[in-house]
Formats: sequence, C-alpha cells, structure tokens
Amino acid sequence: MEKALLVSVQLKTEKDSWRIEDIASELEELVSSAGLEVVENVICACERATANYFIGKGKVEEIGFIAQEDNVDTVIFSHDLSGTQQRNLERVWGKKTIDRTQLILDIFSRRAKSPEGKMQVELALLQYLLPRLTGKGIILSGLGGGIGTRGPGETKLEADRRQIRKKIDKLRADLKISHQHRLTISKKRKSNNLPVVALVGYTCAGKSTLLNLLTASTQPVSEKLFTTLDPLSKSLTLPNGQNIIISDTVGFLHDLPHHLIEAFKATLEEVAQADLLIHVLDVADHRLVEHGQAVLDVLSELGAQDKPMLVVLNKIDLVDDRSWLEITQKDFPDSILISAKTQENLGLLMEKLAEHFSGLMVNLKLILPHTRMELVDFFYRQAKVKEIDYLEDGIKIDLDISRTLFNRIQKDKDLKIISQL
Ligand SMILES: Nc1nc2c(ncn2[C@@H]2O[C@H](COP(=O)(O)OP(=O)(O)OP(=O)(O)O)[C@@H](O)[C@H]2O)c(=O)[nH]1
Ligand SMILES: [Mg+2]
Repeated sequence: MEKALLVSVQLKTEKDSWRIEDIASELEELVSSAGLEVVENVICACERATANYFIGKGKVEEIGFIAQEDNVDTVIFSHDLSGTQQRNLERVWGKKTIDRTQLILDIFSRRAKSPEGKMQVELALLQYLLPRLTGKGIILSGLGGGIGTRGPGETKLEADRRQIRKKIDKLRADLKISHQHRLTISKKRKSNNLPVVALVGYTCAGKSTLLNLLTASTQPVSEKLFTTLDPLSKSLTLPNGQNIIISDTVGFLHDLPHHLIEAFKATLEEVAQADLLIHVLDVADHRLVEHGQAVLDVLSELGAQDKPMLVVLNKIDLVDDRSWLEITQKDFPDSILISAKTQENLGLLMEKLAEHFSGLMVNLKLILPHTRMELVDFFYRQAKVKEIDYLEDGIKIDLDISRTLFNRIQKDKDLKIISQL
C-alpha cells in the first residue's frame, strides 16, 4: 500500500471556521478513501503561505526528515499548492507531493463510471493543470494520448497550453450535448407530472443508503468518501398515493474544489430542478454543523439555496444519548431524526414527504363504465384507490390522485365525477 505523509496547514491569514483538527481528520479520511496508508499527519500553524514552499523552511526540513525516516511515497497537503511550490518541495524531499484538490480529483477519476462522469472529471483535472504548466513537461497520465506536437515557432509550454485549451473546449462541447440529452429526459419526466425530490448532503451522510431503503434499490454504499458520482433516479409511492421521483447525487465536501463543482454542474442539474431537497446529515459526526454549512454553501453555488428543504438527521442508531439528539434537532428547524440502518422513523419521513406534497392531491369520487378497465389499472398504478365498487351501471371509485394527473384525465367523457375535494 502506498504510504502517505499528510501536512495539515492552518494559516493565520485565512478566514475558515473549521478547526485545524477537523481539517486534519477529514484529510485523513480522504487519503484513506483514495486507498493510501496514512503514516503521519503533521500539523503546521503558519502566519501566511510562502511563495517558494508554502510552509516555512524549518517545517520543510522537519517534514523531509520524517518522510525519509518513515519511507513514505507521497506527501499530501491540506491546501492547494502552486506549480512552483509543488516542484520546489518535490525537489527538496525527493518525494511525490500533491495537494488536496489533486487528491479529490484522483478519487473522482477512479470512481467515475459513466462517460459523462469521466468527461466531467477530466475537464476539472485539465482546468486544474492549465495554470500549473511550466513547459518542463508535466505528466498527464491517463489523459488519452498526452500532448501533441509543436507548431512552428512555438515553445513547448505554448504548445502544451494550446493543446489543453483545445481539449477543454472539446470536453465542454461534448458535455453540453450530454447535458441536452439529460434535459430532454427530465422534461419527459416533468410531462409525467411527477414531483422530483433530490437527496443532497455531505459525502458519507447516508444518502444512497436511504435511497436504497426507500426504493428497494442497490446503489453502492460505503464508508469511503465520494462513493456516488453518477446520479440515479427512482420512483417512490408516498403513503397518500402520490408518486414522486427521488434522486441520489454526488456528495458535497467542505471547500469542494471550484473546478469540480463547475464540471459537475450538469449532473447536479437534478438538484437545481428538484421540487424538494432532502438534506441528509450524519448526526453522529461531531462536525455536523460544519457539514450542514458546507452543503448550504455548495447549494448556493448551484443557485439552489432557496429550494424547499427537509432536513433529515440520519444515523441516530449511533447516538446513545437521546436527549442530546433532541437538543441537536432544535438547531435544525423542521428536521426529523432517522436511521437508514435500523429504519427507525422511516414511516415518519414518508409521512412528512406526503404532507409536503398533499397540497398537490385531490380526492375524487367517480363512476366509470365497465369498458374502461385500463383506467382502473391506471388509478391503481398512479393514484391511491381508497374504495372500489363494481356496480351494475359502472365502477364506483373513491381515490386520491395528484392534481396534475387529474387535470390530464378530467376531460375524459366516460368519467362521471360525483365529488371533488
Ligand atoms: N450506523 C449507521 N450507518 C449508516 C446509516 N446510514 C448510512 N450508514 C453508513 O454510512 C456510510 C455511508 O453511506 P452512503 O449511503 O454510502 O453515504 P452517501 O451519503 O451516499 O455518501 P456519498 O455517495 O459518498 O456522497 C455507509 O457505510 C453506510 O452503511 C445509519 O443510519 N446508521
Ligand atoms: Mg452515495
């Protein structure tokens, strides 16, 4: 297993509400999720970043010594490094040195399965690399063919930049096409008039576990960060008979690299288009409040900060002190406590969802001719049939149906509506 030495930096000049211990522990989780072994995590408090090495000379020496002693393969920084800083540190230490953004990009590129996911990661990676090119040759492994030949009079650096910009443009154009395709699908869905609920939240909060439970799906889940990259939508029938679409998306993170959010905007369209967001939080994590804020920050970047939101405090099975749970719940207005693992309060969540959408439902009592059995089937599938009587002169049905579906069928001349509430 590749051995990693972590450098978690706290800059006095930086306005970040996160405690250094939390920044350090999250970096460890990221590194383990990337499949590396953490041998040591050095915490550095610095006045400000230096141009040459990011951290002070003394620290550079100390870390170099530890890196040799522990025989580490890679040094990983909690902060982004410039190309110069990265090269200087690699030269002094003789070790591969990367930053948090590169680490996250690496995790994403390993996890990306769909063609769209892969293109998005590649776009983010190239945008990260572009300002860091030096002309001395940067290894663009796995980027499909590397960098092409130079035109007359061009320096190597210019040629590299030109090639990368070309590739970025091509990726953007290709992503636009797949985005269009996605929009067509979601328009189709909208024409079915089903409300869309998007699961959002910090990575590892339990979004996919909850989706699996609610819709009997088999979306992969794991304790590693960023398990889900590709969105998945499923249908779900609420207790009031309302059918909805529920979708799972990529998890968020504190200080998520901007390029990555940009590149994933198309996938995150599900979130921007949703009628309701379910914000899933891991109530057993002591960084709960910070996680919640990080999610709200990403939602603002997506322009989805004002969407109706239901806060779900998940993993209550991991908290023994129930009174602490009640106190925590008060910090999140309108939240509910659940466990996607033990299924505690799952019914309550379903009721809350039904309540949210109940304004969209209408109760009908009607009579249908016996020749319209397919409509009875339709009601069983798309609405909630409360009572049905097969009478001599027709089929009498009492049902709750969504207002949008009702609008679609109400002009049917075979329908005799007795009452509508
Ligand atoms: N104890 C406990 N564990 C849970 C619960 N819900 C989810 N987990 C675990 O938490 C880990 C993360 O769950 P996921 O469903 O993969 O989380 P996610 O939010 O989809 O994560 P990303 O896809 O990375 O964004 C897994 O190991 C789950 O088994 C819960 O209610 N209780
Ligand atoms: Mg997931």
